Amino acid sequence: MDPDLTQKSLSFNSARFLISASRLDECPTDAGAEVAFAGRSNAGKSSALNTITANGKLARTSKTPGRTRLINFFSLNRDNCRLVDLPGYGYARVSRDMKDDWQQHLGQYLIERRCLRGLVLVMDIRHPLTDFDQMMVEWCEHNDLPLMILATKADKLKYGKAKTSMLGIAKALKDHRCVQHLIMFSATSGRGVEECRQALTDWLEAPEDVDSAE
Ligand SMILES: Nc1nc2c(ncn2[C@@H]2O[C@H](COP(=O)(O)OP(=O)(O)OP(=O)(O)O)[C@@H](O)[C@H]2O)c(=O)[nH]1
Ligand SMILES: [Mg+2]
Repeated sequence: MDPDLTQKSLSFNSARFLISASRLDECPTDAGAEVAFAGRSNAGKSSALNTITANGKLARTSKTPGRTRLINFFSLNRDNCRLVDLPGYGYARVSRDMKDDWQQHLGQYLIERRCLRGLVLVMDIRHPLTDFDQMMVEWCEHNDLPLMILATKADKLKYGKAKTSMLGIAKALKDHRCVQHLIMFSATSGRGVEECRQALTDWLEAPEDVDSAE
């Protein structure tokens, strides 16, 4: 094994913008380990990434849904370790077209990206498990892709209501083996950020599954 990989501990505030891609062939070489953030437009994906990396300027956030239209790659301080900000689904009135577009481009990324270790599904804790979210969960379940759910914007709810929403999500997903982590999160208050970093580290540092890598 590369000695660098064993010596350097993963640090999220080392994250740097690497490249934007609109198609699979523009993505960085498919090697190493990658975790991608998906979710409805405006759910808080880019904000979550910024909080996790302690860098408010890393991923662009916006009140206008649909800010992130490309697949944005961020490198970490370890050979070929990356975080990926995916475009959101469901902005604008052309949601049907968007859905088709999303499925075409990002579907291809999800299906073909071999270095993808897991998916972080970001959902607004006040509006969890939209149709899109459920489609993503089913997709991960079907394709054996580990899933982490961040129920974000928890700062917008009183704790009791936030907890009720979490219990509802847990109940709805109890039969889904792909769901490895369900985390109450807030990019604003930092709630859940350490738990999320730990889970990401476990995914990114796990040895490659030799059997599934032909
Ligand atoms: N109060 C609060 N607001 C948040 C939180 N996370 C995100 N927001 C706000 O929600 C809006 C959307 O956040 P983004 O991070 O840009 O959302 P996104 O999922 O990346 O959106 P797209 O790029 O359009 O797909 C912004 O106005 C953020 O400031 C949070 O945890 N708490
Ligand atoms: Mg974004």
